[in-house]
Amino acid sequence: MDSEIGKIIDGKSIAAKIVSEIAKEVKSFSKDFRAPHLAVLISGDDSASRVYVRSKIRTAEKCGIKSDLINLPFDIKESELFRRLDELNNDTNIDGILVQLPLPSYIDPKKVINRISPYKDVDGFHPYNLGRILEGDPLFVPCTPLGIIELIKRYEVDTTGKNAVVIGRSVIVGKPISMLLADKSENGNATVTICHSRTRDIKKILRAADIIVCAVGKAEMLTGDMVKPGVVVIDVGVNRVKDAETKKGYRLVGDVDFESVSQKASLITPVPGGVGPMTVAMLMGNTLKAARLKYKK
Ligand code: BQF
Repeated sequence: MDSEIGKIIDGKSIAAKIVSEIAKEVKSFSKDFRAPHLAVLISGDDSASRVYVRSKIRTAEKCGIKSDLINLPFDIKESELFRRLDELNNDTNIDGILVQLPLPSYIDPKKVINRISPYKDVDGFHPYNLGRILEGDPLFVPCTPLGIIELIKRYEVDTTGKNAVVIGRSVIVGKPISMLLADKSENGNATVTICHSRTRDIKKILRAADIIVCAVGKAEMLTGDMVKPGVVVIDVGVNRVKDAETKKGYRLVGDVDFESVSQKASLITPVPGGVGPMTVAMLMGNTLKAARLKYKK
């Protein structure tokens, strides 16, 4: 009985496995054509962003994917950023383009995302790619929702007819994962409810949830008393909280209070080591896909 409770979804090891699978595919693709090539642009001094970018470059290396880290001045003009993106869009040697968010506050991220070719949009943030999710015919899916679907697939979570509750309505996670879970597809066919800050009586909605995706960005907001026994919980939060005990002075916690929720969940993703590593692995998959798209292979 107890073995059915609190089984931890090991995103870190699944991600490592996927990275080695992609590395094999990249090797064979590179023999026929050339190595997939990713451009990563970063501006600003957000320290978490620097960490994420470094881990993406390192993972690309493991996959045999070529990558360029393009460090833009922190005071870059919007017009100059557009010029750089146009160059990369037109460069036939570049398959994937990623602009690390957040950008400096005076730059409109939507205009920047719009400037990236949808066929090189490995983050899947371009309205064209988001639209294709709505159409039920996705091309590039944002890496976090894609990683969640992949975990659900690999852990054989049955979604058909289940009540899935998504907490959070962001363009990058909440909305796309809701669509994917509701889609007429193998890991879809769920009945999806989207909750947010204006939702009334979230506790009542959560009591009926078989699957919960928590993507609000609020540390440990989902607690054990809010979920039903046996629920599958996917924690998308990556929150830094102060911790004098650690070297860095902070530690990562999710949007889920792991201690209490894991007592009731049948499956749960930890933070760190759950969804986060999957996000990075999916970026590699999207980059290989972009390269294949170019060579129609
Ligand atoms: C882990 C991200 C918010 C805003 C912008 C592994 C990552 C994170 C956590 C990672 C994220 C979150 C990324 C863990 C990329 C995921 O072990 O738990 C990897 O690198 N992520 C990002 O690029 O931009 C963000 C979250």
